[in-house]
Parts: sequence; structure tokens; C-alpha cells
Amino acid sequence: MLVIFVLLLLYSRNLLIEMSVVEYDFTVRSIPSNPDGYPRSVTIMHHTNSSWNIDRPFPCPTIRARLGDLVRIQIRNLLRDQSTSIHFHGLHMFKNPWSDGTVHITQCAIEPYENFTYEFNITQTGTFWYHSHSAQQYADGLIGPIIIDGDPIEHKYVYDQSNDYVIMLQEWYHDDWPTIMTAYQGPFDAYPGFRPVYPWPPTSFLINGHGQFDCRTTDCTGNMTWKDSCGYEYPAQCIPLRASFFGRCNSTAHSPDEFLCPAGKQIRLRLINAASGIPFRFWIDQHNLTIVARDSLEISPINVTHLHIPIGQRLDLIVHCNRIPNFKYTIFVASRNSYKPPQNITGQTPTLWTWAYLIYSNISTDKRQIQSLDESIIDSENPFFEYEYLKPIETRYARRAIRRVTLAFEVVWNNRTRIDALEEWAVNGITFEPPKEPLLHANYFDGTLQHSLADERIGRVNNIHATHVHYFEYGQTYEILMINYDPQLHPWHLHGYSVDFIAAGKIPEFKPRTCNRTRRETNEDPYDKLLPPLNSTPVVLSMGDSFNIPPESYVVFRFTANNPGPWFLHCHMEWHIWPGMALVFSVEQNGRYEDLIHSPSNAIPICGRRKYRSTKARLPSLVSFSFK
Ligand SMILES: [Cu+2]
Repeated sequence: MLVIFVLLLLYSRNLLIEMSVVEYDFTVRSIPSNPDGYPRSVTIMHHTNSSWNIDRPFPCPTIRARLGDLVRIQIRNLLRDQSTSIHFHGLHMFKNPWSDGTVHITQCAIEPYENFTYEFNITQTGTFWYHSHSAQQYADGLIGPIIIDGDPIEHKYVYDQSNDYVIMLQEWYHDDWPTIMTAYQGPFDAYPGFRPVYPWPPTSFLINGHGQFDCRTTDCTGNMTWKDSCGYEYPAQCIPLRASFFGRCNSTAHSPDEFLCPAGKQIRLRLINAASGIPFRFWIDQHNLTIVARDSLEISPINVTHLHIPIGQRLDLIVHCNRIPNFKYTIFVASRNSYKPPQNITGQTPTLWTWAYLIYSNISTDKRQIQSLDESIIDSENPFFEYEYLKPIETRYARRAIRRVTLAFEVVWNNRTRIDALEEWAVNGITFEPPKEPLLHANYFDGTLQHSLADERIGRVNNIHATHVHYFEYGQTYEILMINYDPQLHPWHLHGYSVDFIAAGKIPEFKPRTCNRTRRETNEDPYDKLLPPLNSTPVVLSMGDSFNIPPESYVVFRFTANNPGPWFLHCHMEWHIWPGMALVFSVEQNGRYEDLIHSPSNAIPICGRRKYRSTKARLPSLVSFSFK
């Protein structure tokens, strides 16, 4: 990292802020590694001027800056056969969608052997993360933490810098994601007898890129199918597949991580769920957790014995080191099915878990306290945890909304038709298709998205395929009602914003599914009775950018459209985006972004239809990136 202290002094709210330019130069490549002991190819990013960490190639390097800094990140793509892009999850890129890093939406993919530079001002503090936003690439390893120093937690809670830990959680597979997606989305009877394979279950869980896989498990003939709620049976992934192409599996390749908790002190844990399909449970034997921030925003502190964390979310925790110091205490990371980690529950969602240790000194005895929580005293199944418990630090009221947008989503299975893939997802009946060029380019250069939208086509299961966009007028406040008709939870993420959640609950008057997969029509009447009027200012339950929508439930949020540009709203289960569980919020003024956002660098690559048009792209006239 290169920090240039240019000592730019800016006047901001009458305060002098010292602004630095923080520069990174990263290279993306694939290497062999064995995160859980099973060797395979992984996709990583490392400092260009130094080699990668052989033992722990990911999480990739931490990006660290302060409020007001200008961050410049050059990405060199040395992957031989994949394009890439980097999304800075939770950073709003205020009036600067050029650096949001979402392929198809805000930029062209960074092709093999090409470079791209992200440049943005830091306008928020706290815990964030970055990941590839190109295909399912981040699930192959391209993830890393972002820490913006100077947040309120630093000032309010006492802990040493050396006891400020990032804990990134992932689930892990033994095949790479291009292969997994081909199996999942491959057509029925691609060859006689082929059935699409659901990307479940994962083989292991990783804490900061390390896990332990039991290499003795070699039998692949067991009960590797699962049934959906309509009784259809699907092949599941076989664990552990086969001998690795890359060499021997070694269960003890990595010993569990240890986190030092000095007796009598406090530590900070920055918990980040960087999984591609798993909501995690997290707890530490014998220790209470104080949640102090959610999605980088300080919350009213709450003490819990355990917590749920959906994909994409960040929870900052303070832990008191106040137990008997000569024990090791287990840090548990489990799937959401059970708090009884050693027990394997067979069936659709087998319980997986992994662990690390909390130690009080580097000479802690090896006597371990292993004791799972007493399920009788914890609310282990509350799916509305984040809406009930993660409250803003001060009482906050949502702004009046001018309009409600309802987004109802469901799976539209294809197993009946046995044509194409296993499943497609639809939001309001629309299965998302990428546009013909990045939406940001279309609007900025031509003033309209229309010609960039994918050609609509009729789906096979009462759905249509289209580039699903909702339009919002700059400066206005809107209410979004999201309805999950599916019997599983989905973790959603909105780019560009933190939103105010004002309601969440089970779907009123819910009718069980009929299994014939006709599209559900949403009746808004029950919601009109249930929800506060649009012109009211209800109390905000929680704020964030990454949120869980529980099974057969609804979640309502309000947001003020003050950040112009095309912002992706999508399920963060990686295998749900591609089959269509996504849409775009386009925040514009009179249909345009141009006068509201910063100018792009004159070097932004163009792609898609623009590349082949006879008239040249209208390139910006400014020679350098400017901040208005
Ligand atoms: Cu999903």
C-alpha cells in the first residue's frame, strides 16, 4: 500500500480534515491452494509487488483507509480465462457509481491481461469487505476485508489495536464455481441420464480462509439427494468427490486459528459473512457477545450468547475476556440448522460447523472447554433477529415516502418441464438478464437505458426474462416492500445505500404452495392494513445494506434516493443471481445521471453494443477524474 500524505486540507462542516491518497496495486490470479486440506485451484488477489501468502492466500489483502481519504486501486487481471471486477461491499460510492465494481451494471468486465483503476472518496467508517462481482468468482476465493478507521466504536469501547480482529466466514466447495454452475444450470439429459446438481451441501466452512476437511470421508455412494417441499428429489453434490487433481488431501494442513483475548481486557471482532450460500451462526463458548455495529453502522449495544449473520452482513462485536484464563474456548461457526455442532443431521441441510479458539495467553493450556449452548435458554430460531435486536444507536424515524414499490420473489422451477436448468428465479415475474452494455454507460453517454436493456423473452415457467429496472427520482423517498414466497430465507444486498427497515413479518394470509408453480399474484390489501401509511414517519427498526428476508415473510424499508446511478439489488446467494434473482434501482433526475454524478476517468473501457456501434462512444472530455 502506498499512502501519499498530500496534506490536502478540506473544509468540511467547519472541521479541517487531513486527506491522504491511499494507493493499492493488486493482481488477480489463480493458484493451487488447500484451504480446508483438500487441494484445488483458487482465485485470489495479492499486492502486485509482493508474492501471495502461500499458507493463507485469502482473505486477500486488507484495504485500510480513513474518512475523507481518496483511495486509488489498480487491478491487474492475470487470470487466463476469466474476466473480473471488484465490488466494495457496503461502500456507497456516493455520486461515483463508476467505482461500484458491478459487471453489467456499472462497468465492463476487466478482461484477462487488462487493468482497471477504481478511485473513490471515503465517506463512511467501519467494517466493509470487497469481493469479485463477476460471475460466482468470489466463491472461489476473491474476498477481502475493508476497514475504514475512525468509527464511533473505536472511541466508545476500550480495546487494544492488537486485539482488533477480522473474522471472515465462508463455506467451501471442492470444485470451482464454473464447474458447479454448469452442473446446477446444465440442461436435463445433457447426456442420457444427466440431472442438474444442486450446489449443496458445501464441503466445509472456513474462518479467515482456513478450515478442516475430514479426508477419510471417501464414500460417495450415500444419500446424496435432497427433496424440495413438493417432493421432487434432486442430486446433491457428493462429498468428498474424488482424489484431488492437485495432490493429497491433508486433514491437518491447517490448525484452527487462535485469537488472543488478554485476561481482564476487551477485544473487537469484525465478523463478516463472505459466504456464497450460507447464513451462519456464531458463538463463543462461555462468552457473551456484545453486538455494537451492523453493516458498518453503530447500533445500540446488545448482549447475546449467539447470533445469526446473513451473507454480506457485517457485525462488530466486543467480547470481554473475563473467564478462567487457563482454558481454550471454542469459537463456533455453524450452519443455521443447529447449535449442536458435533451432531450431523442428515437431510436437505446437514449441519456443518467449524471452529477456532479464544485463548487468554500464548501459553494457554490445551484444556478445552467444549460445551454447546443450552438450547433451552436461547432463541435459536428467531428469523427476525436483525429487525428485533439490531437497533440504531439513537431513535430514528423514517422519512415520508411518495410511493411504495412491491417486489415479490419466488422460484420458478423448471423440473416439471425438464428443459434447461434446474431452476429460475423471478422478481415480480421477471428473471433478470444482464443488459447489452453497462447501464451506467448507457445512461451517462446516451441519456437513456432503453437501448441497453436485454431483449425481453418469454420464459418457460410463466416468467419473462428481462433487464429488470425500477426508476426512482433523485431526492425523493420511497418505500420498498419485499415479499419472499419461498420456503427458504434469502440474503439481499442493495448497492449504493444503507436503508431504514420499518417492518418485517410473516406474509399475511399466506396460502401454502400448490406445487404447480403458477406465478403468485400479490394482493396488497393486507399490507395496506398492516403497514404504516406512506406519509407517516415510523420508527426505524434497523439500518443496513445486507439483510435477511426470512422464509414466507416480508420486509419493508424506506430509502431516500440521494445517490444517483444504477444500483444492483440482488440475493447474495451466488447461485441465485445468475438464474435471475436480481434487479436494478436506477436513481435519476429527468431520466439522467449525468449532471448528478462525478465524471468518469477518460480511460474507462467500453464493451457490449457500444463497442460495435458505427458512431464512436461519446467519451468524456475531462482528462482526469474529477470530484464535484
Ligand atoms: Cu437467494
